[in-house]
Amino acid sequence: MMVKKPNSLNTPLLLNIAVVGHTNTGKTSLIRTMLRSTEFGIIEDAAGTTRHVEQATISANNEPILNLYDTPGLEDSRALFAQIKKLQARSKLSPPIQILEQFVTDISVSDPLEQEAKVIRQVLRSDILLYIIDVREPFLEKYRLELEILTQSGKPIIPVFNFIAGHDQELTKWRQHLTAFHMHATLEFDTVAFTFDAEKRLYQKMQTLLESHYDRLQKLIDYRATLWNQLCLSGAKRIAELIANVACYRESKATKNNLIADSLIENRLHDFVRKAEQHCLHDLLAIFNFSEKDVEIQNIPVSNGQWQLDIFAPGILKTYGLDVGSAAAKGAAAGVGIDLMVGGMSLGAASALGAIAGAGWSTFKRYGDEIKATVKGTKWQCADETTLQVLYLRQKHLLKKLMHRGHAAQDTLQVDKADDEKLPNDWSKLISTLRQNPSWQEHSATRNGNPQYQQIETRLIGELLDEK
Ligand SMILES: Nc1nc2c(ncn2[C@@H]2O[C@H](COP(=O)(O)OP(=O)(O)O)[C@@H](O)[C@H]2O)c(=O)[nH]1
Ligand SMILES: [Mg+2]
Repeated sequence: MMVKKPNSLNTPLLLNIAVVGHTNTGKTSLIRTMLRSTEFGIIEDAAGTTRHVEQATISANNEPILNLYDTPGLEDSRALFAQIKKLQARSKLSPPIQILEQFVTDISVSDPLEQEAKVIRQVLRSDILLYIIDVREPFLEKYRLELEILTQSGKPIIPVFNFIAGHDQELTKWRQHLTAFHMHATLEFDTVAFTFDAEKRLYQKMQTLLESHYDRLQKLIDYRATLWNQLCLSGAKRIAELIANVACYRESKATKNNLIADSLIENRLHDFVRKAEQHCLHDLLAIFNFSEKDVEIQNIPVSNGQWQLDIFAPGILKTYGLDVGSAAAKGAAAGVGIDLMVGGMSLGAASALGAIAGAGWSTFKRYGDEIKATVKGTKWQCADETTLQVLYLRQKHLLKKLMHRGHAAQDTLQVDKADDEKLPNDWSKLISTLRQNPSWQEHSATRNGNPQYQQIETRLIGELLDEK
């Protein structure tokens, strides 16, 4: 005969986690960061912003795994402790947990300890407690009493150190005090400066303390890891897309000096670059679940320098099938190479025709428009090197900040400089290849399937996610 186990697989047990601690230690902040959402609860410097127990569920692949309970702060731990001692004195033989149960049953609505009772009630209903500590505070009597009360529940407790940045000494002291409560499995989790690693370690700590939830927590860890990698990859991909979008942008332009026409083209280019970046910013924020108000960004300083697309630039010669060794390439580049690079279109139609002669019909067919345009005297206006560099470096900087920003952060993210970000060492090559392929500006099956494009995209993504 089949014996049906209690808690069969169809009714999976959700892990209930109570987030407890003194007021303003960052309980609500921790939950926001764990949920990756700025929407949960209210965060404020003022005491007592969280007055009721609030719940949030974390799932893996739509399967709920755990409930987080945000609790009001334990404001008057002294009075609470005294009350519990009083109950204990009355019924000496009751186990400690029963005293707590009795305390929450007895409490009346208007009792001054009503808020504390809400916390204890949630503690008793939970499988594990996250005890949030503001390490900047010394280990005061009130914290010792809080811990006495919480340990009385018999629930496993993970102390979580918050506000750790720049407080190493205080952190060491807290660790020492906690050992007196047999609490060694502590965690450093800065809710404002996020790392995925800390999130993972939090779940791993729960695994060691709650063997029966091990597999489901592992499922969650794996799911969150995949999700996190996807987020970062999507972010980097989006930036690569922006770089392609702008680097491939070009406008044809008459050679005849026409200041008005030129400045209109220049304006259009600036406009295009600004919009492209703004669009990318919007997408990056959405990917990491932040809102526009989280970021302050200056208008992109599009430089005054212009970059003239020169079909005689060395890299371009090669894609035109003109090896440096070939006669036509020599004819075009030798002696005037510098002039071509610095002075733009000084060589003119004659060399273009020379190049065509060396390149052959197939090259002409492929690049015919550009060559013909050159012959006719048209040039292209493209985003200049500096603009592209600024675009790249700034998004790289932004991506890194978003990857390390907890959803509890209240300050505005400044993205106006990125001095310590580096360009890929083959940057110029990547950009010049993109420029030579204006059809890669928008994504298309042809572009995305092109091995050369894929290589550039992979390079850019690799560099963007490289945190060294
Ligand atoms: N710098 C810093 N501020 C934090 C951190 N965690 C929370 N805060 C701030 O501390 C204050 C109280 O946070 P809150 O989450 O409301 O605390 P709760 O009362 O325990 O829920 C808010 O101003 C938060 O922005 C942290 O890790 N670093
Ligand atoms: Mg709160």
